[in-house]
Amino acid sequence: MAKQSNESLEQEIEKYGAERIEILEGLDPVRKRPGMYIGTTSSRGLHHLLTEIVDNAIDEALMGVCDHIVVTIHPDNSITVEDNGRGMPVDLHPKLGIPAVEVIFTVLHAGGKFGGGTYKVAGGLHGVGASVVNALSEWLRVQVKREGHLYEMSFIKGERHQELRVVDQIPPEEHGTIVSFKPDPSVFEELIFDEYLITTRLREQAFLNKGLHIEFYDQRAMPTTHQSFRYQGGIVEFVQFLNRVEEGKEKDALHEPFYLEKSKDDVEVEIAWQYTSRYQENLYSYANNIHTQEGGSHELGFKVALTRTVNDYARRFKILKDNDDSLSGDDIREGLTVVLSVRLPEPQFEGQTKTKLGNPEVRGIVETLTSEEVGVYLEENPAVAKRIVEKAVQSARAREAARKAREIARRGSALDISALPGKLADCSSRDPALAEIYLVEGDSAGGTVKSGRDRRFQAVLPLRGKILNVEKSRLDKILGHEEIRALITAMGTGISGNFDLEKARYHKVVIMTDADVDGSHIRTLLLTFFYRYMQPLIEAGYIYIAQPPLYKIVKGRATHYAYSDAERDRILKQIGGSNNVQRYKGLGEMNASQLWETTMDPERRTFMRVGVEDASYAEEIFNTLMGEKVEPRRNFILRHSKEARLDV
Ligand code: 1YM
Repeated sequence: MAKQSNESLEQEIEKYGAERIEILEGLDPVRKRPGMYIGTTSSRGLHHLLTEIVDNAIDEALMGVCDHIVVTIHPDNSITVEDNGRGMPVDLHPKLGIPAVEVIFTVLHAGGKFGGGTYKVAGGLHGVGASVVNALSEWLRVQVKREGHLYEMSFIKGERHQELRVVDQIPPEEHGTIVSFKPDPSVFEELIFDEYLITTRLREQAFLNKGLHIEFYDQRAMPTTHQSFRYQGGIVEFVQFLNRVEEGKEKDALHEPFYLEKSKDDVEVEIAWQYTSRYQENLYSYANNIHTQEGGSHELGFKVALTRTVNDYARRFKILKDNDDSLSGDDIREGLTVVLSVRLPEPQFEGQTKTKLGNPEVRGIVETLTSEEVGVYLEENPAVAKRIVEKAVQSARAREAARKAREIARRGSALDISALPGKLADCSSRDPALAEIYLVEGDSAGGTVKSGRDRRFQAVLPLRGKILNVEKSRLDKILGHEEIRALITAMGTGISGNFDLEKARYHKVVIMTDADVDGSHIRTLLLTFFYRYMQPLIEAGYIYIAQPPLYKIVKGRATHYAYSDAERDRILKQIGGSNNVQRYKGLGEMNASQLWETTMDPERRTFMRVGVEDASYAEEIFNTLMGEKVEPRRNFILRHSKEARLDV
């Protein structure tokens, strides 16, 4: 019996199946829960719309049928993306009976089956498709140039507005797709596209697709700004770009970039790298042009091979003696900039943010190719090889010195509680799950926080001035810095390779800085430190940003606090104006009880949690903020100082 009914069910599905299911997948769910499809409706989500459309154009370039993409931001923050690919298909969809282009924009998860074969190499949030962009746009217009016709169709909030029609005749050799859209203000909290973020991504894609010409126009600027990206050298030029120095400063690259391009078993591998005399490692890896922020099998293969090859070389030429320890991977990658790009038929993306390449077979392929080619390179360039090994040996020495310093600090703290930093006003609770530590900008605000806190579970560590920019310093120097040492000792976890989350003395680490540019800078420096040296704290969700109010509004005897300009306006409207709106410029302007009420009282406060789902965005911010260029950094800080996810 059961079998029979199963069979008839299968027949049903076969009869009506595909069409029914596709029709049911309209765009309503996207508008109801945009977060499910683009992660967030903040600035990051807004930019994700553009990425989706640009990715479709880049996919055409990947197939070798498009070599020019133009992105324009219009004065009203709408966007146009144009490519010279084949043009989206306009023929009727066999099952739905509407033009394929309409299906692409109105059916969720459409894409892939029209031209036959697999279309998109989707990963993570990528590939949710044009229909999601359409659903979340106030309006969207698509134009297709194909077979001598210019077609056009438009939508409003994802619904068809004008059917597909021919609007012009064009020379038959012209082809391509033009998509214009305006993000829906009722969906997004932020509507302003960020020129720097966008051009950074477009440049990245131009580097990854050798020879692809990408142009960018920003019509919001007066006069319109224009940038053009085209790199015949591909990722070699990418590495040189990453290693560029500020104007007037001397170049610090140790050699010309290394480059390899090979394929094996359907996997194409491209690697470029170059050492500088700096201390940071910069490894950017990609799978099918998607930035694999969390690394994966390709990165692992490269790292393992590089470590082994450099050690083999150092031993063979007696730079390392028989009883010397081998050089560690970290030491070998100090000062190294790498761009590693693989292309494969069916990438599997894993990890928290779906940016970790899973395919296990890729590891061996990258490992073998790297070993072979780097081995030959070192043999043929002995002067470069010598510099590389010497740099790694120096790094190993510095690391050993740092380890000893840490050891001493650790031994101290194990024996003696007074080893905790003198500036730390600790809490009385010893239960990390209950304990919070406030990292406060400046001694004077630190004083106020100390008197305002509940000392049973709230500890305070005042940080004087700007802490060291960890991105530009070496580990031993970082550990020599007093503020950083105080922070490390207070946390109890150790750092990097010796990090132990179990030892965290507080499960809430609350960064509390002024709402001005300096405050944002200090906050970013702290986040960079956590990101680079205590990343599991971020992953565990232990890092928070306090949200002190921006305004105090007094009307009669009642006091209101506003945490944003919008909230201030709302309150003023509600209470019908006030006599002394006061803007808080710094934490120091609040007294202890105000600070408690508005910012620290667990019953009333709002914290912003620094989350892993933001990791890839954060990395971008860190790069922007910590890069060599000052102007984008300043703009970014000003623009984003109040933004991020709210978490109570
Ligand atoms: C400005 C954005 O979307 N270009 C674009 C998209 C497609 C094609 C060409 C295309 C693909 C195929 C066949 C195929 C898309 N097609 C699809 C779908 N630019 C932009 N240019 N013909 C044209 O893959 O077989 C989705 S996107 F669904 F048809 F495959």
